[in-house]
Amino acid sequence: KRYLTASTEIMNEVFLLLGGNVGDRESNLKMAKHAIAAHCGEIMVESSIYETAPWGKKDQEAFLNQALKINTSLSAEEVMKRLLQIEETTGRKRDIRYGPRTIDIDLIFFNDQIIIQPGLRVPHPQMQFRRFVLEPLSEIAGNFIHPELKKSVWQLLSECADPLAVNKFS
Ligand code: PH2
Ligand code: MG
Ligand code: MG
Repeated sequence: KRYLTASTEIMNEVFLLLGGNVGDRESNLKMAKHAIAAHCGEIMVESSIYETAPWGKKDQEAFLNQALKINTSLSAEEVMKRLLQIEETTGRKRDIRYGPRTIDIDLIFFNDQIIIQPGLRVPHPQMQFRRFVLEPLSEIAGNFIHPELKKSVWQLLSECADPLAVNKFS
């Protein structure tokens, strides 16, 4: 029989990607990280911040993107719900598809789980096509195996055909 206490709670390993291209981009990332640490879980590792050319809709400002690893005892559904709340409270307006945003927080991996539900798809279904996801993520999770594609993040990055610029910002 196992006894779970606060110190032996089951921890989920979760990877997130933050992005934004409206307002003070760095301070929006900072706000999002504070809210994530307060409401979703402990931030274990963060990547560098990258400046990235806009993907999907070209006539907009460059984004800042950053990948995070968090530990949480919350479910994927609960994490997703809280991320959406954080996006709202940090001032995100309803979007033009792929358009400008103050802060977007995408759930990339939740352990090695595959989750297909209305409003929740993990791993993020577009991550392998986006250099602005793979480059920051490879810095903190290069060896992590994508549970559907069965390839490491490094492999996905080396095979990614996305030509859009991704450069270290800080
Ligand atoms: N997010 C999008 C659409 N396009 N482009 C970059 N460079 N970075 C993003 O985070 C991003 C994007 C939709 O979520
Ligand atoms: Mg997104
Ligand atoms: Mg999103």
